[in-house]
Parts: sequence; structure tokens; C-alpha cells
Amino acid sequence: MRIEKESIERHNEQHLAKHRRHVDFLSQEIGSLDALFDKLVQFQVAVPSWALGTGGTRFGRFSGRGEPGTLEQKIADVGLLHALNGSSGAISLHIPWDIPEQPTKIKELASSYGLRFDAVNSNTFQDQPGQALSYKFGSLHHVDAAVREQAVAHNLEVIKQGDALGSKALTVWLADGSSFPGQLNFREAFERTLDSLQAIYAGLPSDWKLFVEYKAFEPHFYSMTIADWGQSLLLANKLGPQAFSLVDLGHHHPNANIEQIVALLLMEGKLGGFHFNDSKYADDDLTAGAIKPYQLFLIFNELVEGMDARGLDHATDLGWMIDASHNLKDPLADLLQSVEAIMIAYAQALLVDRQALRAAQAAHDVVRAQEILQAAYRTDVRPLVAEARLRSGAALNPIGLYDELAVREALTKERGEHTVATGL
Ligand code: PSV
Ligand code: MN
Repeated sequence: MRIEKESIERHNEQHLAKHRRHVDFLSQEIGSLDALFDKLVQFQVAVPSWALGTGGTRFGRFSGRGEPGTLEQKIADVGLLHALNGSSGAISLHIPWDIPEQPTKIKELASSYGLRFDAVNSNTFQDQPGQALSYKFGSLHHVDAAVREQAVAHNLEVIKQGDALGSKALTVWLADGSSFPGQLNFREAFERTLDSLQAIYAGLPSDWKLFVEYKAFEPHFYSMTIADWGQSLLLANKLGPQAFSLVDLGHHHPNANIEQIVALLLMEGKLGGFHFNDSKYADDDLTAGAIKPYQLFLIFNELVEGMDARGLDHATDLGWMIDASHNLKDPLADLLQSVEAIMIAYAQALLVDRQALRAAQAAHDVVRAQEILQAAYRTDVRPLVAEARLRSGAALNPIGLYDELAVREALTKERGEHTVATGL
């Protein structure tokens, strides 16, 4: 299913007058907004191929309807999102869940929806059918060199697959760790991981980046071999200029100050990519901004400050991706909500009066500093995000149009009631 341009235009026509009133009000309050609109239009958040179906928990999985069963259908789903919101112009694949059998055709299909391929993700956290050696006790950190070699070879294969699609980054997330004290020699596990990552790094094309994703817990209960940003940064520094840390919002202990982590990684020039989601307990993979929208804003506040301090292009110098799973909501509606929350937090961060904030900081005016941040956070920027969508030919109200067009019903008719997407 594709969304026709005319359907979007008709929908926008209906909402235009009210929308204009809101934008006029904000531009009278704030002043010229053209630079902000340009930034919002440019900003694209990749959708991971594994977020398009219903995820489960270890207790069960309640599949949805009309889920994409093939890579082509997953691309079509991201195409639908991008048509609706104009901000989902990239897809991130997980190999071997999504092996592109005919890369040229797949690339053409994606570009027919205006999509490019974001970072590719390797998977050494599950054993695949027919695989010679098991990852039960880890992959890149494994005590057995043959297992490490198998995992390195898989990552090199993923780079090859990604290269054929035009991807420019490999994300490595390891489930490696230990569940009991004494199970692992921490130092040697880390050294073996570095050694394996060096072998992968050596196979990286010169215009590629390697993202080292960390996670404080899960699936292991006692230690994770790349558990936090310090360990990820250590690896990225040792690997070289093409290696970076990747921050996934769900991978920290509760109450971690993620905005501070982001600020320091940016200071070091080592923040490479981002996985957005929200959580209450752990890596809950909930809709971005569903639980802690103020934290999302504070993170964007540091991102904008840090990227500007280093002269980085907000849209292209870092890899932006959603990493979520959907147990209850329709995955596509949920992804629309995540992108909206991300764009809102970004727009609010762009509105922070940086000069005034610096002055307040220099004067130890803590009250004023909070007022400045919260003035931006409490601005209802939804009309500005909608205006950016209008300017990129997308819908003023993406979820409204998704419902009006009964997209899920159409997909269910096309694909069936009981389809299951590959992924976790
Ligand atoms: C692990 O929890 C993670 O965040 C990594 O990014 C994986 O690649 C992704 O989830 C999908 O399992
Ligand atoms: Mn992730």
C-alpha cells in the first residue's frame, strides 16, 4: 500500500486554517522561524526493521494483524511512515533477520519511497539455524578463538551486505556478559572483545563508522562486557577515528543522567549514534517520550548545545534511530508517536535561549537557568513540527490520517490476519 499525494493534500486542506492560526501565533511570540523549519525538515529518524512487527516479552507474544513478513513489506511500512510524517526517511536492518537477496532491487524499492539505508546491525546474540558454534557463552568476548572468529566473520558479512545497500555504519551490540560471579575474567573478556572489534574495524570501508552500543544489564544478570558509556568510549578510543559510542536510552540504570553522558561523549567527538525509546523499569522499549518527555528534552538540549559547539550538522553527522518494540499498540501508530515526540523535543531544544542560559550559568542564577529551560520545554511546538511536515509534503496530523485511511485494515487485507514479522 502506498499513500497517494492527493490523500495527504486533501487531509491538509481540512486542517490548514486552524494550523495557520497556531503558526502565526507562535511566530509573533518567537520571531522568525524559517531556520528552525529548515532544521526540522532536514532531521530524519531511522526506523529499525525489527520495530515494524509486534514484539513480545519472555512471557508471550501477541501478534498483530497485517505485519510485514518480508523485507519488501518492511520497506513499504517505513515508506508509509515517511509519507505521513516526512521524518522517517531511513531504515535500519538487522542481519540475519533481514537478508537482502537482491540488494540492487531492494535499494531501488527503498528509494522509490524516498528511503535510504541507515546503520546495519549485526546479531551475535542468538544462534541461527545451521550455525557451527554457539553464542551461549558470548561472541566477540568468547574464550574460544573459533567462536570469536565466527562472530567477526558475521560482522564482516553484515558490512558487505550494508555496503551493497549504501549503508555507512555498522552497529555492534553484544549480549556478551556473565550471570554469576567468577564466571568471567573481566579484563580478559574486555581484551578479547577489543581484539575482535579490531578485526571488524580493519574490514570497515574508509567512509564507514563503527558504533559500539553499550547496555548495563540484560540478558546477563551479573556483568555485561560492554556495560556503560565508559567502556564503550574506551573501546572507541582504542579502535580509532571511525569508531564511536552509541547511546540507547533504555540501556542505563534508572535515574542515570543520560544528558550528561551525551554532553561528554560529544565533547570527546565520540558520540556516533542514538537509539530512542522510553522506559520505566529497564529496557522497556516504549514509545519515545511516553514516560519521561522532560528527560528527552534535556537530552536534546545537550545534543543541540554540543553539536553546535563542535560545528556538527544536526541531521547528518550523527545516526538517529528509534529502537522500540510494541506489545500493545499498533507498531506503525506507535512509531508515528515516537517520531512526533522526538521532533517535539528537538524543536523545543532549538528554542532554548542559549545566550541567556550561559549568562545565568555564569551568574550562578539557578532559578533563571531553570526558567529558561522550562520556557522552551513548556512551549507547545506541535504546530512548528506540523509546519515542517507540511513543508516536506507530509501530513499535518499523521496519526489522524493513518486512522482516516484505515491503513492497518488495508495492510491486513493485503497480508493477512496472522502474519509474523522477523525479529525478537
Ligand atoms: C539491545 O537491547 C538492542 O537495543 C540493540 O540495539 C539491538 O540491536 C536491538 O536492541 C534489537 O534487539
Ligand atoms: Mn539499541
